[in-house]
Amino acid sequence: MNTSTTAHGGQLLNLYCDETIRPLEIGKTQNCPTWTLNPRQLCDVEMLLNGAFSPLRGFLNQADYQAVLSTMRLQDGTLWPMPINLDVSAAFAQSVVLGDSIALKDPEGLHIANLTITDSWQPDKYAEAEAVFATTQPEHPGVDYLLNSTGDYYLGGTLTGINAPFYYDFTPYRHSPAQLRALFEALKWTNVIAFQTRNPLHRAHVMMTQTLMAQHQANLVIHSAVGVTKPGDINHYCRVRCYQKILTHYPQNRVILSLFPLAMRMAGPREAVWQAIIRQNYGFSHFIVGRDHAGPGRDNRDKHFYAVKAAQELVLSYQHELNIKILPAPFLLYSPARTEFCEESQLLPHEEGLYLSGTQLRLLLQNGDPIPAWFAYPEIANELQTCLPSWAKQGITLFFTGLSGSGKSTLANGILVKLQEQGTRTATLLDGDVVRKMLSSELNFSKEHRDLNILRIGYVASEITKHGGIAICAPIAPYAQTRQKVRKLVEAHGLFLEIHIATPLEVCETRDRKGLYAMARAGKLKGFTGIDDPYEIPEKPDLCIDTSKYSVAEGIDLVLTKLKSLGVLKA
Ligand code: PPS
Repeated sequence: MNTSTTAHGGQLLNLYCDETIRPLEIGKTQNCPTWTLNPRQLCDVEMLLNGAFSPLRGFLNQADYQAVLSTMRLQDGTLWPMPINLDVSAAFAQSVVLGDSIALKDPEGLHIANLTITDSWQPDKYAEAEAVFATTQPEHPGVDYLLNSTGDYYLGGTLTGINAPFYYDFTPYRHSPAQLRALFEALKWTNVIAFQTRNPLHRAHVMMTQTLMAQHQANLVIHSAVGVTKPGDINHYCRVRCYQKILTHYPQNRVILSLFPLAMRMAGPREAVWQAIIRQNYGFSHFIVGRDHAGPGRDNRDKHFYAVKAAQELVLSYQHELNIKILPAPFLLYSPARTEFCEESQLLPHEEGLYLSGTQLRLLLQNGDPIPAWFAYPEIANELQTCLPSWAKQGITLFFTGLSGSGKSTLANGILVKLQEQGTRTATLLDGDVVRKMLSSELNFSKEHRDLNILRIGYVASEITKHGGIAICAPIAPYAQTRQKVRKLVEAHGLFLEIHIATPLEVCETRDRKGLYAMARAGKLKGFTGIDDPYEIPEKPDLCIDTSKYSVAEGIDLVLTKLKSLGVLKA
């Protein structure tokens, strides 16, 4: 193992400033603009400051960025496959001058670092998506983040660290590269395998890692990314509890758990190369690369974004430049006949080999079905069943959207009453009119205020969902992007169903219970949805009901049937 040098043979960087110059650095940016780091940026800055991203000394400048996109290398030829930039709004980019130092703070205001800006530019995000992710499909979570959540300008520049980000959770397991290297030395571990994971581990993982430990006479670190991972992943609190439990299934004193704040991009093969370099910086001698390493799931044709083994092949093609040994993970299947795991290639013709994908496991949990004993250790299955209750127990948001007078409130009220009649679930109705009075009384109907109104509803709904309740929302919610934001907020905690009440405008206008359409047509009410303000029709709603074709009772029934088919309500 090489404990003194990094991926590129240089020293492990530490960009934190000395105690003696710390007050000077803090003073330097006191009257300068401050940028508040979002969760991904906070992870990136921490990895830059503690040397996990050595040899980078800050955010890439434009020339390095372009070189990374086209060659997976910095301008000087150093292998570095991932663009690392500080993305900001156009307004912020225009407020700073090259050569300025700005303060980077966490959301609580802790001063994390100063950035001396050397470059500012507007990237071509589609070109970046194509280069990094080999696709521009928004189904790819990395592409989605790039196109929809990334600021329009990038800042490049050098960093000086002031305070390390602060954590309250699982602190004994968090190690910087220097700390992990020191730990390996103290333990006298020379061969150490890094096992990258963002998921709970099961029996096959233990068998696979133990096989590699034996083959390479190495110790093992479950090196888990607990920064930003794929949206919808099991949260790291639950995962870490699972890792703590799995440690008891390994030989004593041979395996440790370590957490690190990687913000994954889900960039498959490119990311695997990046992660190998990072692991070398942490002082590992070996790195396991999976079959679909950092894989983002499936594309819009239900196909994997990256070919099986593409990540392994790409990293192995750079083995000669890396100072860490790449170990392709063998793919194990469970043979019921042998009652043990074996490699796919070792199965006899017609011998059954069992495997459960992450999606299949999710389905079992959603339906409240038992998790097979051959797959998971019972204490881990229990932990998962507690964190991810079945849909019958999980919180849910029913998000009705449609024009004024389309019948949203009527159906939403009907569903509320039906749920109360059943008495098995608690539900709260967040109706458009009521919310406007109780939460958003100061807002008007401009795009900006409508978005704020919907995000407030989304926030309350996500809290209700988090606590296992049913939130029934019935605003107009005319903008697709805002509805999508609400979906993301809620799906972090439970199920989200978008129900489009697709009653045609003419019918809504004929109903005109509040007389608002007449006023809008007469020009007495401006910016009325459907008349002189837009309504973006949901492209893929979970349910679509045109109330001019169904009675209220039938409409309610359609929603209840959907809830039953999902297992949210008893059939
Ligand atoms: S939004 O766009 O989602 O924020 O609108 P929402 O909060 O659901 O609107 C609630 C009710 O406001 C009445 N109203 C208007 N709707 C649309 N456009 C304009 N300009 C407007 N002014 C007042 C309207 O009655 C909405 O209630 P519903 O129940 O949809 O008829």
